[in-house]
Amino acid sequence: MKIEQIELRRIALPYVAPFETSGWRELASHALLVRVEADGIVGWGESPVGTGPWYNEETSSTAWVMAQEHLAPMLLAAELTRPEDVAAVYARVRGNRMACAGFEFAVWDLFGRATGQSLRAMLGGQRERVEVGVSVGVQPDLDTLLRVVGDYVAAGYQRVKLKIKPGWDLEPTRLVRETWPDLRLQVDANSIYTLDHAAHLAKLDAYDLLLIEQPLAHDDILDHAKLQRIVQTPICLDESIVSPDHARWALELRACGVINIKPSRVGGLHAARQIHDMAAAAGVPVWCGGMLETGIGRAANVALASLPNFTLPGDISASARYFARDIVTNPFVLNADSTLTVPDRPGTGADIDVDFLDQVTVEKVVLRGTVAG
Ligand code: NPG
Repeated sequence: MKIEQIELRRIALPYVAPFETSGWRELASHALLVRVEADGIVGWGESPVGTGPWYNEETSSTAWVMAQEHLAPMLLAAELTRPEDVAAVYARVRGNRMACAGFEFAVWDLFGRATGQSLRAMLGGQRERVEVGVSVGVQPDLDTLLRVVGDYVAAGYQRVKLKIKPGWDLEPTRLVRETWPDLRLQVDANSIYTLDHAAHLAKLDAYDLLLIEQPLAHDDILDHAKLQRIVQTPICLDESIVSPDHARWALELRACGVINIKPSRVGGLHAARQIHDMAAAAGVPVWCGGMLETGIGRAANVALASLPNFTLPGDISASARYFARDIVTNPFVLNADSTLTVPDRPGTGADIDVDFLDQVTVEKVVLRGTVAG
């Protein structure tokens, strides 16, 4: 198959509430959207990049330039026989994995729609519903935190992740644990601590947490291995695992007890599945992280999370947790058992709300391949 046309869009889609981590705040989705077309069939993908290089090195602007100058032309020149081929097309690209992933997702969606297969079936997923939780950003004070967590628990979320940072870690975690003794609870530091904080982080062992996510540097593996020998709660790596090789290194060093897999962080679903398989072979559970995606990226995450070793709930909340109105006409809704239903329609199953998408599009370009002959 040859991709004939690629449409790129940058969007600005406000969140229902600002999202604050240990190091930055997000007010709206500034994702890059990729629409690929071949033989009259269309596929969509999302690169969930943010405004600044705070989570990783990529931004909405870097992805926009990379997409136009390199990634779209490379894909338009390629001959694809299966979605896994996209990884080979971009094998020469250093970094920029989120930008690459948007294209890779779009090709999976296109192949699924062309062959009538759901993304879940193509990936080898098994579950019809996937367990999900909600990620709660740093709040202005403890009363607000209890109200926000209480609202999510009342909405049906059975697993909560708290963003932590120095000065906002032990006390919020203790309070939420005491208020909801049976809640599945975990914390995420987004790389704000160092090994000097090891004894402090070990105090989190008292709160029966599922995991402590990415406490140390975004590109570290070795210090996490040292920390895991001091802290009993499983360390979960997120930012540090940007490829299957990074997962292998972390597993060999026993740097973590759990891996967060975000397909966008690792360049796409093919790499994500390789990491899933590798972790399964090592007896390490995985779960699907989130980047506050729109309904396009969310559908890919939900399909991935149906693979068997995704045994912990994902950061894949219902669309309403993020947006007053999503850019798809079939947004995800939370089931009573704290799950989302995995679409079984061809491709991702996402139906694009083109009128609304046009309203939130900031920039759009169309690129075409050179006609043969
Ligand atoms: O529900 O999608 C979600 C948000 C989950 O906490 C979440 N994501 O560090 O994992 C993270 C964090 C994040 C959000 C990172 C936005 C980068 C951008």
